[in-house]
Amino acid sequence: GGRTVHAAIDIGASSGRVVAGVVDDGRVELHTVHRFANGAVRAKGRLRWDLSGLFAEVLVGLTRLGERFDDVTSVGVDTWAVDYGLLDADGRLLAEPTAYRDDRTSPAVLAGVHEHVPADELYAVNGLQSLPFTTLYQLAAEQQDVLWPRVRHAVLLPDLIGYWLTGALRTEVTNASTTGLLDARTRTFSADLLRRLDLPEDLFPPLVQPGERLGGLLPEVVAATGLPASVSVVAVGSHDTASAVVGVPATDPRWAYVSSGTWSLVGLELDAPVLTAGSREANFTNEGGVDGRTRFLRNVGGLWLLSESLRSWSDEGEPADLADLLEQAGRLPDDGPVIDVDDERFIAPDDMPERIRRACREAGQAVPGTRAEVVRCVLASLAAAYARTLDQAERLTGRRVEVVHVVGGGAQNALLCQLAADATGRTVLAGPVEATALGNVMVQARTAGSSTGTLEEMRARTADRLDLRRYAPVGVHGPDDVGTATQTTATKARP
Ligand code: ADP
Ligand code: LRH
Repeated sequence: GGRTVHAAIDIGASSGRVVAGVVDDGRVELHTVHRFANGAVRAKGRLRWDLSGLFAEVLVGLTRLGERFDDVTSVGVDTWAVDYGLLDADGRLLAEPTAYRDDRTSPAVLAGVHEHVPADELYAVNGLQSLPFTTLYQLAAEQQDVLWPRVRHAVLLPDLIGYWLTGALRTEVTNASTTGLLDARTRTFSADLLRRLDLPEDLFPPLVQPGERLGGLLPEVVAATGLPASVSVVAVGSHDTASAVVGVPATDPRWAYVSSGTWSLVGLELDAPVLTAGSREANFTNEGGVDGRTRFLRNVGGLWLLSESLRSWSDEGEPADLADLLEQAGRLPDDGPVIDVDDERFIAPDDMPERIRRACREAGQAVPGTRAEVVRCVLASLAAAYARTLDQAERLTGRRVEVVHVVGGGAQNALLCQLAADATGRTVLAGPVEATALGNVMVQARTAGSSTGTLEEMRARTADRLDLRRYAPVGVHGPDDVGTATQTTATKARP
């Protein structure tokens, strides 16, 4: 029991924030103290993250945190997965980290890796969905780079921020599971894979588990932020999706999640990985969760298709208003075009509306003309992918899904949530938007003792306080249920 104050440093591919979490006897209240933009930029021949710039924003956020709360216990860091910085023997960052959407992980690089370890053997060990940007493929591209001989450590991005805050160099295990180099059963680095891929055994610093204390703040961080030297950095589910899953306010045991941001991560929380041929063929991933859980999920295209479309339109000099577009898209009929959002042609930054139109044309579908039609096509296609993925997850695990929790920025998209309810034929509960920060804080609170118990117990306590939006499927359970979708009737207009 008791009251403690924590900070979640949560940085997504599209934006970052520092969120204060006040925990009182397991109940969590969040206050966002700082927000900042993020995005990969072209620099020195590659698509890169400005991690030094992001760290400067982290220090601004921690300064604001200290101004508002004088009793901060700890701080936890999460970011998107798979990317890393390279350090030399003196701990210096050799270059700003390359972003996972960079095109250096070409089909030839992937084929080179599979010559050393065939794809099915990789899956048997790491249990990961095949994605071109998984860390091990990025490292294979890196091994041909001029900087490689100077590399001492590869450090995942939240761990790099943790290193700059504390001086402690570790690899947090949930995010390590996205490197493709971790054994999904033992959750330790596979010495065999590292050897076969010609990577040093200690390329990644030693593993740390969520909930373990990483260290105290470095004197220069104390000086820059004004935070007391007593503040610790605690390891959390540093893969943002791992923290998001902790923060899902599930109470029904038959739940699934859609962590909806730049990506949609769609799946189940399991006690153990599913490494069957069926799971590999369906391209499901077994990522490491907090408390040794397995995040059995698929990466589905995500709101990147929408945000990149908005970026293209704004580059054309005619920026669109998201709320207006969603409202117009909501008026369009249900039988519009649906594309495969997982198509790898959508990964790189480029003209997204044009790529979407081409995909529709190639699939023999109606080609969206207006911006609203493009938006409708993206959202309907995402909803269709959610439905397909959840059906597969049920089949592969033998579990039933009754409730779909949508968390993250996409929980604010009422049209997407309604289309998801309709396509899956299940109730969608939307929120919280800041599930990742919530899950980050929950793990810290347990270390501090202000929250206790299993993830289920902690979720039940936080769910109690949240105001979730409920979307009932239309056209599946008949008109009786339509009345319960009160929050959404205003936003959807059906022909
Ligand atoms: P990430 O962590 O990957 O950066 P977020 O979880 O922050 O992503 O979600 C960002 C997405 O949320 C945006 O791309 C946008 O589509 C959606 N979003 C944010 N605000 C709103 C809003 N007010 N209405 C609808 N969608 C929103
Ligand atoms: C979501 C996410 C996802 C990864 C991708 C690189 O932010 O962490 O889980 O696959 O980014």
